[in-house]
Formats: sequence, C-alpha cells, structure tokens
Amino acid sequence: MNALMALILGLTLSVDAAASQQGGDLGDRATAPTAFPSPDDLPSIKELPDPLVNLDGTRVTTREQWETRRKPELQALFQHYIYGALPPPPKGALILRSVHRDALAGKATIKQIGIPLGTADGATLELLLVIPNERKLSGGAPVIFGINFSGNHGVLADPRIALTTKRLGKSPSYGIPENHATEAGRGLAAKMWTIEQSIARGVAVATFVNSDIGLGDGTALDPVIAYYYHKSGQVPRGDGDWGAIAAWAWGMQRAVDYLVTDPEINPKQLIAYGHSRNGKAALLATATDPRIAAVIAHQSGCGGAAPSRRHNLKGETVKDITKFSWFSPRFKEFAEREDRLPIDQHELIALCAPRPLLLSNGTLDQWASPDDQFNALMAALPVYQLYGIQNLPSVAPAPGERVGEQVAATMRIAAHGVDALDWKAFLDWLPCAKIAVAPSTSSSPDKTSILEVATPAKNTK
Ligand code: GTR
Repeated sequence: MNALMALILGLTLSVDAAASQQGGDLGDRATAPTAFPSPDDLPSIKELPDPLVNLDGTRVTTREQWETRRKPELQALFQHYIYGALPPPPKGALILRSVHRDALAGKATIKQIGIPLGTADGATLELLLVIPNERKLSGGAPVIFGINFSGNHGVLADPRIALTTKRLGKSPSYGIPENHATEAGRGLAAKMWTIEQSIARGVAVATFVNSDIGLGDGTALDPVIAYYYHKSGQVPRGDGDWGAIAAWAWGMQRAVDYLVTDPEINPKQLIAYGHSRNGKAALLATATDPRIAAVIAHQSGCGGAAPSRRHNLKGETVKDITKFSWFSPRFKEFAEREDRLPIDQHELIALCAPRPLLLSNGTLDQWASPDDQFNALMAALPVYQLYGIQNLPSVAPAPGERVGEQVAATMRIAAHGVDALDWKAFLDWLPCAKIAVAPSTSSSPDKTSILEVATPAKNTK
C-alpha cells in the first residue's frame, strides 16, 4: 500500500463535484469542498504522475475503468487542488437577440444570443455567433468557440454587434481608453480572430467577452464569479472556491448550452479554442464537458497544457501564476513544492481523450514552456492509446512543423500572440480531427502556414 493510498483510505472520497457536471442537481451554487489530503500530507512525486494509476494506487486497464472511476476522480482532483469547484449548469431560457444574414458581404450570418447565468441579478453571457452561409455539408457547420478580451464588437467590424456594458481591461489600442467599450474599438481585435478566414473554409466562429463572467484581474469584485463561491459573495475567497479560469471554462460550457440547440451548427463538432489564459480555460472546459468535440489550446502555458513540474527555467511557475485570482486558493499552497501535487496538467490533457486536441506554440514564448507542454502531451498519450487512437506524436515539432494527427502539436517561430497564420494552422488541422473544412484559398500550400516567421506579436492582454 503506498503512502497516498493509506492517507485516502481514511477519507471520504467524494467525486460529486465532477460527477455533477452537465446536469447534476446540487442546488444553485458550487458544491462543498471534497475531502482530499492537504499538501502537507501528500507524498512527493518528482515525475509526472501516471494518469492510469488511481489515487489509491490501483491501475486502470480498461476504458470502462477510466470512464467510470479515474476520469471522475481526476475531474474532482483538478477542481479541488487547482481550479476550484465548477457549479452545475444554471437554469433559464436562452434569448435570441438578433439574426443578420447579410454579414461579411453576404457570406455569413451573425447571431447574438443572451445566455442567463443563473445569478440573482439576471446576468447574461452575450454570445456572438458567425455562421458561413455557404455550407456544402448537411448537419450544420462546425464551430470554433472561445473567449475574447475586448468585446464581441472588437472581433468583427460590423455595426450591428452590440457593445458590451461590462467592465473591461483598460486597453487604449483596442478602443478601451478606460474600462469600458467604445465605438472606436469596433474591429480592432479582428486580426486576432480573422473570422472571414474561418467563414471562407465553412467553419463558424462563436465568442464572448471574458468580462461577461468576470475580468479576473483582481482589481474589483467580479459579481458572477463571486456569486458562485461556496458561501455566496464571500470575499476574500475561501478554500475550494473557483478562480477565474474555472469560471471562464464554465462560461464556455454555457456557450455550448446554446450551440447544441442551433440547427445551423453541427452539435457534434464544437471545437473549444483559447489563447493564453483562455487556452487554459478551453482545456478545462473540454476536460469537464463531453459535449465538446475537440480543443485547440494556443500558448496555454502554466495552468493549461504546461505541467507544474516544469523543466524550462524560463517558464512560468505556480508561484508566478498564483499571484492572479485565476485558480482555487489551494493551488498557491503548491508553489515551490509542485512535487506534492497528486496530479499535473498532462492529466487535464488526458481528460480530453479520446477527443482531438491541438497544442499550438511559439518558440519565442518560453514563458508558456512549449517543451514542457510537449512532455505533458506525451505523458497523456497512454489514455489516448487506451481508446486505440493512432498516429500519435513521438517527437516535438520543429519550427514550422505539425506533428501527430488527431492529437497534434504545432510550432511557429513566434512570440506570445495570435494572428491569421495561427488561425490558418488551426483550420488546416481540422481534417486531422475528422472535421471537414473547405480548402484554403491562400496561395501558400497548407504546410507553410506555420512556417512563416512572424514579427514578435504583441501580448494580447
Ligand atoms: C500572463 C500569464 C500567462 C498567460 C498570459 C495571458 O500574465 O502569466 O499564464 O495566461 O498572461 O493570458 O495573456
């Protein structure tokens, strides 16, 4: 019997928080903290823990054991030690606010949808959905959906897209001179989404601003996030209360609540996407919601695809990242003793199995630890193998390369940022995920999309 097994035998192991995801009935707010050992009582594990070994030391050998036992256990462990508890889905009717079929010179339909978030003040998430009008396949368009920073009106310069009234991060270059959206910001973030590129290839794009859930910058109370603390509105946060990453991931799952109902969208082809902190949220959303079909995590770094037990000395650490209010307060307790974590981020990747997954990185963004992310990907592969997934990657991608197929990694010579070439690489990968896309009309062959050298991109914060 290993030390950890001995410890947990005396504890009530509850996986209710994870098991309750998507349809559980645990009341309005987050569930009570699960009883797991405190960091002081956890054994040191120097290497990435084996995803196929249960907390009590027994081994998972079948898909059924993974699905029924290890997966819910890991979902509970991630919520307990790292992200905090995700509440169950809220109730409330979706509101279709507007439909415009003549966007992008007639190539696309814009829909704006209000999604109630279940709070007492009636807060909503405002989803922008842009759908290609020309679709050769029946069954609806695939959709890439993710979070934006500067408001829906920033990602596409269409005057009919509503300006958010929420508190935004001050960013004059995105038309946010103080903390609120202005008309001047319309379309200023379009280069980070290149929505017309997805539309040309038959792929829909959906997005909402992070502030609909909460800005998560620690400067002011984020009402939706605080509403779902264990003790409503309790400030400062308590052990096990969620941080912004979990809240954003939960917001992405609320977008899914709508996307599965839209007849113009293929409900089996919902692709979660995120850059940086939003990449962390996209991975967590996928790991805890089976309705999501695939995930693209771009430069997701620490708390995303990069393990806390990292080797890259230039990479972000648990100590660095827990200065933000993005995680459960418990995660901070593992700063400089990451070896005490009973889990690591490769297991977040493993929770996405057998679904297609793309990790995209830039050589000049060492803060996001691309090599460590690749190690995490490799350590997650035994779970993909359990499902018989083939053509798995074995060596890290060189700059300009994509390795793997359904499970893939790409590398560019690029800094922290996202642009048209990144989106081209995402779209080029979709056929590997068995999601049909129209061929690229760009003159360069598909493979060169990630070969081009970008000038260091601006941080998108
Ligand atoms: C940084 C953070 C990264 C990444 C980035 C971002 O400050 O350290 O993990 O999330 O912000 O989201 O832009």
